[in-house]
Amino acid sequence: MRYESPLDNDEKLAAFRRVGDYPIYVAAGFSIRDVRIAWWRRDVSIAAIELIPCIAVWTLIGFSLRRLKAEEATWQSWRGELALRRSAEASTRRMQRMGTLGNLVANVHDHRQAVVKRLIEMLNEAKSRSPKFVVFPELALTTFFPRYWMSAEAAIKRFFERTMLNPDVQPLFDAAHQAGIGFYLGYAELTSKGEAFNTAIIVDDNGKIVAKYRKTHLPRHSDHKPNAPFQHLEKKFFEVGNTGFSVVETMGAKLGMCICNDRRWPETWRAMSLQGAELGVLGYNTPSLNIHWPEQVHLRMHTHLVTLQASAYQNAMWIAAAAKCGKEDGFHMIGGSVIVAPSGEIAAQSMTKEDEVIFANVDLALGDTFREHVFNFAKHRHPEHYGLIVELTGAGAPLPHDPDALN
Ligand code: CDT
Repeated sequence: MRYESPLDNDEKLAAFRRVGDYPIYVAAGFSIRDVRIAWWRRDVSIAAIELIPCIAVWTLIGFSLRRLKAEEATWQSWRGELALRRSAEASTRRMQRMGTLGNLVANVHDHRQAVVKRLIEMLNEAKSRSPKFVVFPELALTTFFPRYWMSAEAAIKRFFERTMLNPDVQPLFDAAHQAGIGFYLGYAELTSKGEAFNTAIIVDDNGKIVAKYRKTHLPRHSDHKPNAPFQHLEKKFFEVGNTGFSVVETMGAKLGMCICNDRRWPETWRAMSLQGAELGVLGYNTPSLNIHWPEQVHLRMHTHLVTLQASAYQNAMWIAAAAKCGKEDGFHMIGGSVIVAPSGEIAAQSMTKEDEVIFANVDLALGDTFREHVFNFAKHRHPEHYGLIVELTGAGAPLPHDPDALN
């Protein structure tokens, strides 16, 4: 019962209690304010005792969540950075600087040392553009001697290399090695067994020969043509190559090799691209005049370019081709050194008929795009229908038709 004490006007709580078994009650008045203060003190201390661990737990959870969030952000940014670094590394690996040394002329009276000196001069010119790889022409160390009628022995004595490397060519290897540049070089090769090949090598940036190719498609004739303005006696002086179109992985790229006339044959490029070649390199000597029939001069350049552009596209690879050009011993050659992208576009082309160095940034990843899509060989090729390509050499009769298929 609540009442107001007449003694101190304080609000009190009255409590009654019976005294034993007697019919007597004692009463006591408790100040409500004191009761409230006592409750408050007790509740606050209980609440405080319960709250402290709660606050500690929540603080801990809060800190842990913040830490987790920070770690997640670090993880995300690390992942982003890793992806960026990986793609930068990939594109650096795949970005090659390519120089094609075109339009070399080596006259018949030029000694190899003089020719090598000129090759080094062109290499030095190329150096200012920091290429990783350069391409020299076919039979780069001598004149294009198959244009002359002579005995095989005379040709071998004068124009063939019995060893590669040899002291005449050593300065070129040294200069390229010093510059950290790899190269393709074409020359006439006489093996220790006496075989004669139209050959090209790839030398890496350490000056090491890492691949050799011997020309497969030898054009023209082996007999003397006295009425022709010049000869084209590759079939007389060289044997058909025995290396096939092997691909070598060096300096961060898969390189395929061929020589001159090989470029006109689709089989050349398909053999390379089926080995994953990313860049095909070749040297060539294409006379401006066709000694067999009156072909218009402009078609010589046209067929050269159309072949390389189509081959690059259809095989999803880059192609770098280096020419001799202008008048070598008075015989004109078309020149037209080019670097072609896997899109079939010409990335660089020589403009003159004199010594000239052309360059392109060769992004090998561009070939990946074509290999993954339109020329995804594994997905789209049908070798079961290509049998004739390896079964026949010359064209044969049409294959019989299945009459049921016409219905
Ligand atoms: N060197 C060489 O192979 N030259 C040939 C000339 C034939 S012309 C169609 C070439 O294909 O360029």
